[in-house]
Amino acid sequence: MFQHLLLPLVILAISPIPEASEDSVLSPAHEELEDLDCGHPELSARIMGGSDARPRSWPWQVSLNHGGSHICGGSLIAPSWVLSAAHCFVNNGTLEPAAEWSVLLGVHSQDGTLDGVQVRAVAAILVPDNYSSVELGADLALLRLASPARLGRAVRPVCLPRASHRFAYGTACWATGWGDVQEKDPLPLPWVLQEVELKLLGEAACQCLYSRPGPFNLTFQLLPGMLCAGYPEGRRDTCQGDSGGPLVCEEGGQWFQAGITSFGFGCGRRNRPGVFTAVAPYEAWIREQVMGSESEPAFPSQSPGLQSGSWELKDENCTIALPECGRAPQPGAWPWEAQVMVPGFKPCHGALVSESWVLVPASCFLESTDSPPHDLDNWRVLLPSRPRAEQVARLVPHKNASWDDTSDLVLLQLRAPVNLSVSPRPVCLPHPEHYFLPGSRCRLARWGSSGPASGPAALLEAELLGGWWCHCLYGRQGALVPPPGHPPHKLCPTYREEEKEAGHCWNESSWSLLCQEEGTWFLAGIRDFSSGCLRPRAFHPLQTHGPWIGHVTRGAYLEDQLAWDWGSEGEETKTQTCPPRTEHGACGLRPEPAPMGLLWPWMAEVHVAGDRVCTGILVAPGWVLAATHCVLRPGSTTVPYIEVYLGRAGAGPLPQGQQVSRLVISIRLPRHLGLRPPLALLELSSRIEPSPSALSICLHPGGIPLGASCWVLGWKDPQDRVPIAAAVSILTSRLCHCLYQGILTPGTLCVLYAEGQEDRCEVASAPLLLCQTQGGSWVFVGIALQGSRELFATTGPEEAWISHIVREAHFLAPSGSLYSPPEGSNLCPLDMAGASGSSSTVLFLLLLTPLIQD
Ligand code: 4AZ
Repeated sequence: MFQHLLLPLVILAISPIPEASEDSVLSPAHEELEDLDCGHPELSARIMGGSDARPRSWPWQVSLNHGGSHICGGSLIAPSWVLSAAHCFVNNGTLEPAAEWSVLLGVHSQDGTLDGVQVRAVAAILVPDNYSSVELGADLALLRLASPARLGRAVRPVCLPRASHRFAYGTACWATGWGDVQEKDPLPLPWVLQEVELKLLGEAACQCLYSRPGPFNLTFQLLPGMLCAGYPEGRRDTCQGDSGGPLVCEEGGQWFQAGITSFGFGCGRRNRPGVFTAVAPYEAWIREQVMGSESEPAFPSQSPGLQSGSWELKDENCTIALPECGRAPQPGAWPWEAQVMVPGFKPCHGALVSESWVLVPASCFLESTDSPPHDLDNWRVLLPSRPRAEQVARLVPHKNASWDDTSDLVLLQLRAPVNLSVSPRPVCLPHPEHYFLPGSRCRLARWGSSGPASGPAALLEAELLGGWWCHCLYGRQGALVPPPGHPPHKLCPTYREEEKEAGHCWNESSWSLLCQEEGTWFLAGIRDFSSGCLRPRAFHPLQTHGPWIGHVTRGAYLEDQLAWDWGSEGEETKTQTCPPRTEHGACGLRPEPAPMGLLWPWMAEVHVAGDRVCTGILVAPGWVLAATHCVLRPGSTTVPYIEVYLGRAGAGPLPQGQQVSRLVISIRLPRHLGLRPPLALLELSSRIEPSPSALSICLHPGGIPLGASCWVLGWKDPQDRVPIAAAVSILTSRLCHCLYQGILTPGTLCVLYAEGQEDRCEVASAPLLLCQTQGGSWVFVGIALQGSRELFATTGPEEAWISHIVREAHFLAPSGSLYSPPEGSNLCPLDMAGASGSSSTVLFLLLLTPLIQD
């Protein structure tokens, strides 16, 4: 939780101030005295992790408004001068007109009742010539007010340090402002000025913290004229909207402005302190700008004793703060595992996210009614290593909890915060831009109301799929694949252990997905939507809810990304789209060739009675299509013992965990008027959930999609079964008919191999004919007729039969077709039947065909 801030020492050192009304004006004589005076608030004492300031404790703080809204902070340094940050006024290299700005002085709360507040127009904005962008320094600006401020109890200038002024490292200074209370979380009403105590960090320490690898290869060089203040562990910081405001340090009863809030990486992040423009180095520039004006800022000299201080200390040791969340003694023993017990409801599993807050699915308590039970007295939360159950003080549901599956969340506040240690310890939560790298190691953890516990289930190790696969398999149709740095629509694990679905049903309980980075566990995803008894495959990313959780809890452990080894996944940054999908989801996806990667995820090995192996193709999660002659012996009436393997059709040996096998429990054949139909559907003992190693192919209702390129896919040798693809063209139906007169059944299609590719595939195992559409989907077209390389039995004529038996068969919407079944024409150019098999003859005929067709 955020530390409760103490009032600054100056409270004890206030000089007696005459009682006056809020907006009282000091007498001219007084004013003259006050002109020289600086850095003396009448009273002393979020920003992030801060607290409400007391009225008049920071009387130099001003609010800079543009178009009626607070944009930046600033500090009054003389009656007519305000110091702020250049980046507040420079937009795309252009300085905004002074006339568009106004300065509010003496503001405590910006809630609309601006009693005693002075408003001034801006006569001029001055920015150093060498200012270009915040990271390059010189981020300061001077604003000349159109008329001087009236100094009083609530409006007084701060002292400026001379160039020789040294602020000691480790000094506790204060930043103030009306900025966000955390990233993308504006200060709530009534917008009371926030203050936060920040420690000055030495140059070496700051550079060391910022040199730690960070998101998107952020590199940052601390330059002369910048200073850092904050804490390695983060949490207390300035944030958006505080820019231009002062960082002040007290010395001998006087407040000096050491810095101007400039920038930082995010707000309150670990190892990312706030960066400020150091004011002292700009003494000369400031003096030059204000010279000759009727009021000039005060640059009191530093007490001699203070100047040497610890400023000279070199080689500060830089201690990188480690996350205080997400450490587990061993996977499965989750120290954040929380179980919520509510009378009348099943126990509900959730996660401890801070010392006082537990995150659980709202659906645990929404089963019977639309609103959760509100009598929290009997609610109990069990946490690991706690002797007694915790009581619940408050329940905060996500605003979309009852209708949006992805926001099925409530936060429960414990009556008393728990002591965080090895156990219990909160889980880390991701920021919205977190990019869990493909291949990240993940595990499942219980989530929500669950059935009987299954120990090893929680230990199941998984790897995260790349964004393209996950999005194209489960994401939103038509949307671009979100690039790294944008919240994904889904997170998909693939499991490392071999599938052993039988005997355990995964749907009995729901799961959350924990992913590890550098030994730290993040709650990455929640609630699978697995179907049947299969393992959960896709999770809703939690990262989009980080700001809500942070906003409610003000202390949840939102952690910066810890792993940035992009490796070969750099290409993921490209904008990518997904191939078209059918109403049953994605089909025909194929990964880019990779040395160990899978090439043909729909290609099945069909093992018949232990002695024959044919190709087959996965057409739906529980169905494989194969050549009838492979699976049924002529004359045999018994159904042989058939096994199907998927996830093996790769370039090299594949990890066991990616292979899937199923028994065939029935063989279905279409009716073919006494003829033996060429295609058989094999029903599998259980479904095969889509994954990059086993995925259904797309089907086409007739012929070949226009513009598709086609391949015959088979094995060079049925023994080692390495897949081989041969490029082919599809002959027109008339040419095919003419070439193979008399032997064609309806739906048969002929191919012409590219030069030299004729005998790439071995014939006996029944190669497959596939085409890739212009949209990128792979479509299954046919299976080789027994003993043939050129003739293929197509699925087109069997569409009705296939879709009747296999509800989830992926038939793409019909598109223009190059091939259409032979229609009547018996006219063949020559007697071509004898020419079959000779590709040069066929080529010659092909060239001839258009002429003859006319
Ligand atoms: C800003 O955007 C900003 N945490 C100001 C300060 C910091 C970050 C951002 C430092 O104005």
